[in-house]
Amino acid sequence: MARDWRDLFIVDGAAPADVGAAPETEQRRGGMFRRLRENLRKTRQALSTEIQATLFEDLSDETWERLEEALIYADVGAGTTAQVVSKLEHEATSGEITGGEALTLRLTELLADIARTGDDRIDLHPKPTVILVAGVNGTGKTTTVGKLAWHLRKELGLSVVLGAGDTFRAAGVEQLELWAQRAGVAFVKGPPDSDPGAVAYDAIATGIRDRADVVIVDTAGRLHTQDDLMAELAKVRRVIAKQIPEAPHETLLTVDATTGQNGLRQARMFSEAVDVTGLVLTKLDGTAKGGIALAIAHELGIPVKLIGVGEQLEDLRPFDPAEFARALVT
Ligand SMILES: Nc1nc2c(ncn2[C@@H]2O[C@H](COP(=O)(O)OP(=O)(O)OP(=O)(O)O)[C@@H](O)[C@H]2O)c(=O)[nH]1
Ligand SMILES: [Mg+2]
Repeated sequence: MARDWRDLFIVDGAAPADVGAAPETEQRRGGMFRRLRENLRKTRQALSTEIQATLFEDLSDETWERLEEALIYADVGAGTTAQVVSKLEHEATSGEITGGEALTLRLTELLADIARTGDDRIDLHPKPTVILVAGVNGTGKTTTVGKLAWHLRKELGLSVVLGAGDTFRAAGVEQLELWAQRAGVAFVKGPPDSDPGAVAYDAIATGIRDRADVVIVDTAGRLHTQDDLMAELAKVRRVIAKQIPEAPHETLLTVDATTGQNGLRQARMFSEAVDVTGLVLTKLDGTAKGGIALAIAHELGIPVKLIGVGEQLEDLRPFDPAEFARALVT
């Protein structure tokens, strides 16, 4: 279960001492949790009002119906919600758990359990580890690439190369270059209108030559058609594999949390076209429907590895289901 950057990423030994190699202190974690909680305010306010009005009152059929409605409104998803609430109802009516506080705690646990799927860590042993970032336009790919590079360098002291694989839009290349500067990492782009596969190839060649730890490749979110987009992604992957057969080691899919169930449909489509190994749920700060972070892993069978909770460099966090459920509900 990923709690901080050192839990999310599997690395050898310690990072150089001068680049933040100290583990996250309790104090810092407390600060992070408060920030997460604050960023999830919209969802939490809506949910906690309903929890107060249900689990802390006399329990009846209406309790469970209202709780279900509140969770569905928070985008936990109908199927997932039904599963969680019926379990809680069962434990409450059998007398296993009594009292609003204990029921709320149990609800938090059940929600966290739902969100756990597969291996939610990222192995950085391959040198370089190649991470491909895909997703529909505007979901936060480029921003995520930038934030991730910054954290890899700052938290783990790793060297990173960014590849500007979104060659469809000139502005996309410039945007990534700016992130590379902010993060203080290497940047590889092609000539205007170049082939995204060629850019990915160059970025990896640079990573190998310079003995970089991680190469992150950004991709386009919009082409002429959806089929074009999937075909291009598949092609970029093939080109990457020509240099490193196991690569990309990680394919992260960004999903905009504010798009709710539509985001889930998009994610399903991508995961059918390419082998997605992890989800990045972005814009959780701007929605009252943050429950999707808990349901999406369950519904797709793909773990959420990272969450975006704002537009700043530091607003990317490893996803921790327990911490997240707690921040959402209490
Ligand atoms: N509030 C908030 N905004 C975010 C987050 N992640 C990304 N954004 C914003 O969402 C917008 C789109 O982000 P991009 O990173 O450009 O998205 P993209 O997927 O690369 O978009 P295309 O390249 O057009 O496909 C930008 O304005 C970002 O600042 C987040 O976690 N929270
Ligand atoms: Mg982009």
